[in-house]
Amino acid sequence: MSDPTSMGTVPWPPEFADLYRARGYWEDTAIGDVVRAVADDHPERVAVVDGSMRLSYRDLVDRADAAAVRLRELGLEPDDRILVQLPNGWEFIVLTLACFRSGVIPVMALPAHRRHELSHLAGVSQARAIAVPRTLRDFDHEALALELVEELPDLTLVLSLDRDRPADGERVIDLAGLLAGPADAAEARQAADGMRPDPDAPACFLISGGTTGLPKLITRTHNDYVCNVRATSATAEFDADDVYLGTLPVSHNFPLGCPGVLGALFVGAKVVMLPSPEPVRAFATIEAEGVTVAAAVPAVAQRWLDHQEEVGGAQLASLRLLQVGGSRLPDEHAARVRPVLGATLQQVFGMAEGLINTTRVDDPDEAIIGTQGRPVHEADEVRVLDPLGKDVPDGTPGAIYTRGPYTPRGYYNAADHNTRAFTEDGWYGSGDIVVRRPDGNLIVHGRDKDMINRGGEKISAEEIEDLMYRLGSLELVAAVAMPDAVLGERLCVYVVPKPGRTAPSVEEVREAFDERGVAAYKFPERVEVVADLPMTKVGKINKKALREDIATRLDSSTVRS
Ligand code: OOB
Repeated sequence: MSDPTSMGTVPWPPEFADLYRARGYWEDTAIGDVVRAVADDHPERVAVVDGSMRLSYRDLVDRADAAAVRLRELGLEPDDRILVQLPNGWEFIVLTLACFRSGVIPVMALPAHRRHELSHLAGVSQARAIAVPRTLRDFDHEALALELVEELPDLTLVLSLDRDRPADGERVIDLAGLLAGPADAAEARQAADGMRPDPDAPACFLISGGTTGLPKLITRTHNDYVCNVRATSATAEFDADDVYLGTLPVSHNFPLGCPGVLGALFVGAKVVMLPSPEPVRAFATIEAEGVTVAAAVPAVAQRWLDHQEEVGGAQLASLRLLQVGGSRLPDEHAARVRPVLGATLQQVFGMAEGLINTTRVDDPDEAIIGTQGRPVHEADEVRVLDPLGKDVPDGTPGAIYTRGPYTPRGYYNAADHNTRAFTEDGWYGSGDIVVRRPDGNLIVHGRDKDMINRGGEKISAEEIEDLMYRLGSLELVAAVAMPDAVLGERLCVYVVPKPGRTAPSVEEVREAFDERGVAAYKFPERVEVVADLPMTKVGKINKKALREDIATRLDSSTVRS
């Protein structure tokens, strides 16, 4: 791409771009136009439900257009970035669509992020604005946002959301006001139509769950993300009668676009937003709104299974499909989904970097229960390689590499890292070890990346180790996954104190992380103090040995609380 607005992004090579376009995988439509077209066909249909708030498709797109105009009036131009840290609510959807309409790029932060993550994400993306809830779960997001404005030269605007009263107006912009409907819908639409972004331009930045010190940004273009949404929508068999429950944090790729909220809006279906997957409320909402499709991480699926077994009843009668992904769903839970919840399970093995695999609705139970599915798009290329880069035969574990029409060719502004994460000819190696069966379905066998997958939230071991070293008292640190019945994995750190120093307790570590403003899901849950760490032959810390060590220690100790 020669367009200077795409600097820092790695384009697909022209021969691939031409092919994807010629085959219609890239539609050359901006995301906002897809939703606009649906709204024109079905203006009165309900698009979004959030508690007592119900937005029709007309309301939704009119508000998004008005907000696009207001973003422009605030001085935000196409290709400017806005760090979006909003909980699951209608406001997230309207703001995101407003960005998609105007070419302002939302950077999809998580509600759990704190100073440590937000200042990094704002810095790397050169964000000009940040959108936050005023306060949420006793945390003052607005105050933190104002601190970041003081520190980061590019960041000048705080958009603060308070559903009950307008934000103060002087130092912060009232997000509720920005998202209110237009004074003149036709005028707003015309203005927003005039801002229409190039479909090859970035639509949003997703956050990698990566393995490096701090998360990388993944540029997703309108063309690639529309392709992503359409392909996952097809395997989920989405149609206008579906009702999608958005209950995982919707800034994640899975509930945002696989097919998620956008998939529902692309087909004229109804989206129901819920801030938490807690089963009592989730089940009541499923019943009240006739939810047909929901997405969950394995830990949530397990809670829903247990809850349903406990309470019984027909609250989930409308639920036809439960998508589960983000981490490995144990087969024994997979087998319970249909009998207990009465819904078909769809396993989803995906990544913010692109490639999505799913089982199909009409697959035999054996495949639905025992595999993580196969690529959703006919142009997805997948190779399974041995450590020397040779393709392994089906049935043999190997590292997965992929290319395709919705798998970008590099992280944003990360040339060095890109040479490690991507091969020279553009294959992305996710670090997952998979087995491909002759029927094409993949089984996630393990991984060869230094990451802890805590119930679907990814924690980079390197990031944790850096934070631990900053405590000052430690000679050596190794962050490893310890097995957990609920979350799959939790975070354990092995530490070797410096001579004459004492290792911090787990409470002290957590306090120190909290003070630094690290997201709470990254707080270590166990500290193992040791005299030495096992090393590999090449002189690296032997994490495999440590993972085995902690697993046996947990096994032989009494059951965790
Ligand atoms: C999803 O995306 P990310 O970017 O948070 O994490 C990707 C990584 C994968 O490389 C893999 O290690 C793990 O998460 N993963 C799974 C899995 N789904 C993701 N590991 C085992 N089994 C699965 N079903 O997690 C994500 C993005 C879109 C859709 C679904 C999940």
